Amino acid sequence: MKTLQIFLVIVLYPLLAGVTPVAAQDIAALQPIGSVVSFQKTGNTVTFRCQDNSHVQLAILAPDLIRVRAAFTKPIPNRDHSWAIAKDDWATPRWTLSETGEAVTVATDEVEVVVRRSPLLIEFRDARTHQPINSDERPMAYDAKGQLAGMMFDPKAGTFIAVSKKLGFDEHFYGLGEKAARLDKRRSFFVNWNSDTPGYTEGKDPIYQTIPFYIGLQRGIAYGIFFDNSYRSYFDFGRSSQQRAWFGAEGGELNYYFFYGPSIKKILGRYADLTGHMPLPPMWALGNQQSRWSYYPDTMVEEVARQYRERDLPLDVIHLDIDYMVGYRVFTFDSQRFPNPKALAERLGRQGIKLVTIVDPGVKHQPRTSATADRYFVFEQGLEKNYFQRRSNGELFVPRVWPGDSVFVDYTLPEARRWWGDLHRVYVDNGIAGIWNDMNEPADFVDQTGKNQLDVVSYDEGEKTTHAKNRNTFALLMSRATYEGLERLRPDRRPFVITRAAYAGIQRYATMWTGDTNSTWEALALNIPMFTTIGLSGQPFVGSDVGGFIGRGNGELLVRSYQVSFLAPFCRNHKVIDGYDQEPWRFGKYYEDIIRKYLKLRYELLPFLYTTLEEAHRTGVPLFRPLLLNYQTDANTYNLDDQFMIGDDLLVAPIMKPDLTRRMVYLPAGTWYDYWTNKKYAGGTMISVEAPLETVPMFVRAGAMIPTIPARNYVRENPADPITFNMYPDENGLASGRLYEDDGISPAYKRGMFRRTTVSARRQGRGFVGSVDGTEGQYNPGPRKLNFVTASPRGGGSTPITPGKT
Ligand code: MIG
Repeated sequence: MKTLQIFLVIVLYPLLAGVTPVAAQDIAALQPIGSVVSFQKTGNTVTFRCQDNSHVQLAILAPDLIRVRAAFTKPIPNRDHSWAIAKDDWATPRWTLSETGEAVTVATDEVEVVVRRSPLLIEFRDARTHQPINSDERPMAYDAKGQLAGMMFDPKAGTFIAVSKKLGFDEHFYGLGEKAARLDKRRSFFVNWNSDTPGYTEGKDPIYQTIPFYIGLQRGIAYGIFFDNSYRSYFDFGRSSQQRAWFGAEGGELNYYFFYGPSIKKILGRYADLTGHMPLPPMWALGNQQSRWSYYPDTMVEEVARQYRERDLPLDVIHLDIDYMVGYRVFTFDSQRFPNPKALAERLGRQGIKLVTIVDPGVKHQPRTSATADRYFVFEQGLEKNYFQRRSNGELFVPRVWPGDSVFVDYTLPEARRWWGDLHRVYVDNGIAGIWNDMNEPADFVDQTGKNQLDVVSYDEGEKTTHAKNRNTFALLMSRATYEGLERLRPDRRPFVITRAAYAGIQRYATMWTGDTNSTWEALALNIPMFTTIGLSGQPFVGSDVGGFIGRGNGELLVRSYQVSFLAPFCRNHKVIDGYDQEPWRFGKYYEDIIRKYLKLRYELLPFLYTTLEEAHRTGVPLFRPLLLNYQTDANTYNLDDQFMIGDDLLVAPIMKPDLTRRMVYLPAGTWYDYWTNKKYAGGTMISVEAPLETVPMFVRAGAMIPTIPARNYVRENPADPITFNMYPDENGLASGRLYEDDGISPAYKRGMFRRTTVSARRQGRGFVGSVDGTEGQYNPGPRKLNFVTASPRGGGSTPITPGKT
């Protein structure tokens, strides 16, 4: 037994640890960029020439946005292309340049960039206070002698490059997209390399997505850095050194954007300007969704719908996983299992339920044979047009995925993206409402790490480039092809695309879910830090398989999972092929009744959720928020990740452990109303509340007005229902709120076809009166009544036991 244990440790440890990661001391060994020799100012850029003939370029894009490019021992390349960037036509803001013998300073109204000449060190300061915000700890560096090649995942990827920043004593780090980690990333180390990681647990890294954007926060002042480099990249937030936080990549350009806040919300707005604002999905995407690997045949799908309706459980979408196809061939329907998908979609449609189908990137490798019955048009067309990825020797790249031997499309080819998008006609014509892109890391059963793909070449805008560069953008381009295809096929409808993998900019094309989680309490506890982190990384529309994906769940876990996800943008129960059935009723009526309560509440809150979602679209500020986003100067929130807020007004503190019916809740400064009892609390402290299984502790910020509708069973049911503003007046007897409305389905909102209504309430006598203060936009919502009510106890809520610190 003992020997076996030792054996396992010896054998497994290196596997778990992986390749020794590049560490801080390795970064210090890199060749620093040379000192400044001269500089030149043109338009909105300043280009520095260095002693070693390296070049550094600052581009002043906005008062709070500066781009830094460096090219080691060569000029800044002319080609400047990134799939992540949505905007490159910035109106040059007012800026000045000054120099001393020591440094060159570029200043906008908000940020000052001091470039020290020797050694070349960049420091960003607040232009008003001249306080340093973020400073190079050592010059930007590159692996001139190939010293790190042995530590690189792909030694041939390119030259390792790195940027090293001084680590603040109390600096916190947020963002970096989808990471199986807690909210505050201080003292952690991460790698970006899109990977299929079923059953991941906290600490597993990398997982599916790459969003090389993070936010640093110190003394309440925030900045952001977007390292726009799609190669395998590394971020060390003070893990291996107390002196520095560094980031680097195995190749590509040293190219990063510096955002100055000081508010995180402002940074997120700028990041959205740069990499794209999330378009509004159709409103039904906020509806409850149900999935399973896999529902088939069609009668099974209808049975699920019937159960939902019969049990009075709200539902808007059912997902079809991989078994709807003919032998996993994308763009086909198995005619035994789904003889008439269109009729199915219509029957479900009459009950207010939509269908979403999964579409994987793997196209079955099926060369044409003499047997005409056995032909696969997708493979044949793609092959004929030469759209499939090839290895550097010209051979087709043949990964093994669900259809067996397969091929992948080179989505860097514009014609291939167009072709792929147009193929979705078969779904659109059959009434399929949205597309779910899975396996787009891209996963390959032959080798999950990507090693087997390293010599795959992509066209990449005419400049043939490597897998090392293109892996992390594969999903972005696949989702883009899908989104743009749906837009062309159905111009009067907003596309709904879900993706598993991603690169920065993905929010322009797809929503996301957090992949193959476990049905465990540990996995549930990761939901909140992951949702909030993804939101802080520019992707507002997030969600996770409700109940967890892998393993056997139970009623308690499922209920607590709904109490986290019932307010997440993407609320979908999904389950692996061999797990326990997990639909809301599967563990008995006791649990089903509680789940119903939360699903109904989600639908009651739809006007609030949709209003907050539109804000995310417009401002880049996500709806599912860590408290620190709303209370940036309150250090109590900096690593608080077992509670969250929706918008500015709702605070939720779920239970994420078994057998637990009470917890501490942090209420930030201000006054708070218990959502269930209406009891008022003074914030700025922890309170202890009871949370029996039927109750998720939930609080409303005093001063808020929350718009609600009567519960319904799908988003478009009873559109003429009155909208009620629930008033939660503050100490001065005042409250205010917003309501956003549009047709919920078409892109007309982009042309001003929306209505934004602002409302307020004030004390009058012993009650409160509410009023509509103004409206904006050209959309006419039709006749619907606006009610104002003073929020009243809803009963069954959390009973406070010991207010104050316990
Ligand atoms: O290799 O399509 O994350 O949601 O059910 C597994 C089958 C492939 C992984 C997805 C999961 C989906 C499953 N897929």
